[in-house]
Amino acid sequence: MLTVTDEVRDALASGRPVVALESTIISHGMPYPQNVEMARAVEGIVREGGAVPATIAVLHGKPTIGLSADDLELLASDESVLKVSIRDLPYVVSRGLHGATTVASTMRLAALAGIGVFVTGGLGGVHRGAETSYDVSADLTELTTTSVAVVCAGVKSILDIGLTLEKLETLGVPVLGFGTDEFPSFFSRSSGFAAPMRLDSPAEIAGLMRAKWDLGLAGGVVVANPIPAEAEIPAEEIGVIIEQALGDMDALGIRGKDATPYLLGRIVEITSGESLRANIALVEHNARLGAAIATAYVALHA
Ligand code: PSU
Ligand code: MN
Repeated sequence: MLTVTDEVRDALASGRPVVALESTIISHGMPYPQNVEMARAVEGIVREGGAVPATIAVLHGKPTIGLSADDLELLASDESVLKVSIRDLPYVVSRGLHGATTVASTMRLAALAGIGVFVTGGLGGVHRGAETSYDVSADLTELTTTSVAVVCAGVKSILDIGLTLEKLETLGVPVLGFGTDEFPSFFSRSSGFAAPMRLDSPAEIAGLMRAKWDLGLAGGVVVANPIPAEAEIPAEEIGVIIEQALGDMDALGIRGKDATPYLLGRIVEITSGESLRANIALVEHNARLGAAIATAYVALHA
């Protein structure tokens, strides 16, 4: 069922490092043309780090591992591209549609292709008000079963960060602060919540991944990499803006799969693009770390 580029297939077959990249962040996470510029830049950073990038999406109903420049342009600009989480995969595949994959569905397709490291911006999680809306991202349940390390900048406070961390504990998912004792909150290095575990090098993270999977503990590992200090938006500053965006969303009655894309777009509007610059900086930062982790993980098996 998968289309895998020759480059990615060869790298996997010969034990060279490969880093998976998601596509919802391109189609539904950032405006055009910054989204396609980001996608190209991130692939370049993975290459500079000595790994092969594999951006993942569904194109013409085909789950595709490794995309061309034209594919990236289509995902960035075509309005017909659907946001595809796990439950949406059968629909876009059976109908031959284009889909941008979320963390959950990118993880699943990466694992099917044999890729163990995945770089994104932010993880989905437990939404604020989930006690009545039941809105908990399928990213969390996917982490219980699919054995892929997810490098992210934590979760943003459009979510309930405390409940998200509790849920990850219940689900048995290791959450590592990379070089930090505090769990980061995407735009900010701090969140007010401790990182459940801390590791300080890519080799240590690779060692934890191997230990988990050697123990037969299937499922993902969350690597929370704080945004670089120079790109950070302080938590107090972004907190007010997020409250405003959440209020606007409720007033418009937006819910479900449209919630996260709406909030991301609204925050870019309110900050006149400052949040977009921070978002791009943190994804690029994660790509550097992801390439280093993939390289360290492959070295364990050499
Ligand atoms: N958080 C971000 N940017 C994103 C997303 C989350 O900062 O682009 C996207 C990811 O694809 C994530 C998805 O997997 O939103 C979660 O959506 P939902 O809450 O509908 O599961
Ligand atoms: Mn949701």
